[in-house]
Amino acid sequence: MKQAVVLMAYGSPERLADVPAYYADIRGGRPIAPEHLADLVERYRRLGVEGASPLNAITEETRAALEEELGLPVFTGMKHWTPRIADAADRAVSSGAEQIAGLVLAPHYSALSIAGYREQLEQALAGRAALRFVESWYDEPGFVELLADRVRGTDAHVVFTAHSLPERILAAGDPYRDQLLETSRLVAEAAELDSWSFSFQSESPTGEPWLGPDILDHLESVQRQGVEHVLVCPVGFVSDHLEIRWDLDVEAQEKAAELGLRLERIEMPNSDPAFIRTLATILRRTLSVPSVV
Ligand code: FEC
Repeated sequence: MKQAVVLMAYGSPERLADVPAYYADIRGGRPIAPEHLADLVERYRRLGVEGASPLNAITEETRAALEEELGLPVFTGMKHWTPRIADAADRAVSSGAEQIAGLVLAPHYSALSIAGYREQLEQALAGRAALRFVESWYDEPGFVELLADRVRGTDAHVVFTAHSLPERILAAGDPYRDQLLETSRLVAEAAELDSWSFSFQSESPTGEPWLGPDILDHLESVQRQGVEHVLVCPVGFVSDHLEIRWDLDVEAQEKAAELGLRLERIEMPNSDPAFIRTLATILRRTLSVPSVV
């Protein structure tokens, strides 16, 4: 059976002029306050998105490396920008693939994140190929080991972070927070860390409560507890993008400076060969599952 991979990521605007349409896509038709749009454009301007979007460039590097590692065609599809997940599905079907593995470059499942990727891919395929969708890979040994290697031996207090989501996911029994805490625990155990904690980041101004604590408040509490040096390990993301280069490298860094804390963060997995091998392991396992007709 001919196989292919659809590799999915969040997507990022290529130019400042794309930001309003990109934000509208994220909001899914719900209204956008002009001051929130202006603030987002400014963050992308300071990120230097006109030159190159780090997320889009890294996703392409990952795609190319994975294709070589697997010896299978790999097509990129973005949830909120181009190339769309539907375009990737069409290209995979046109390549003759009868079986497609869908993998999101985000390790933890939530109905508010991964389910949306799955829905877009399923709708686009419309039964034209058999789909093997990877729901989550938060405890994949290669991923845990890669992060453990980046924090092992530090004398800093390690703060694991991930994108926050509206608090209402908990009442709905969503596994997101538990999976994040489990990745953090596994990494801390593998790296034999003495001192670590977890916080959320990148909350959006949607007017409802989001999961906390937020990293900015959390830095205040760890500082009050006597911590002087923090190493941030963003377990919920795998590449450099706005949420890393702005929310952590600018906002959290400014907060740390105010508090007199030394703050560093790990290098993201990006297209590190060890990370590509881990993704390939997940995909080989997924594609080797016998088809149920
Ligand atoms: O570098 C880039 O251009 C893209 C960076 C980026 C990543 C990312 C990942 C996740 N998000 C998740 C959930 C939400 C929810 C909302 C939301 C809003 C935004 C906005 C931008 C944005 N997100 Fe994002 N997210 C990235 C960027 N995200 C920009 C809109 C402006 C703002 O709030 O700053 C709220 C939607 C709403 O308004 O209703 C919810 C989750 C992830 C991690 C999983 C994944 O990568 O899919 C969860 C990267």
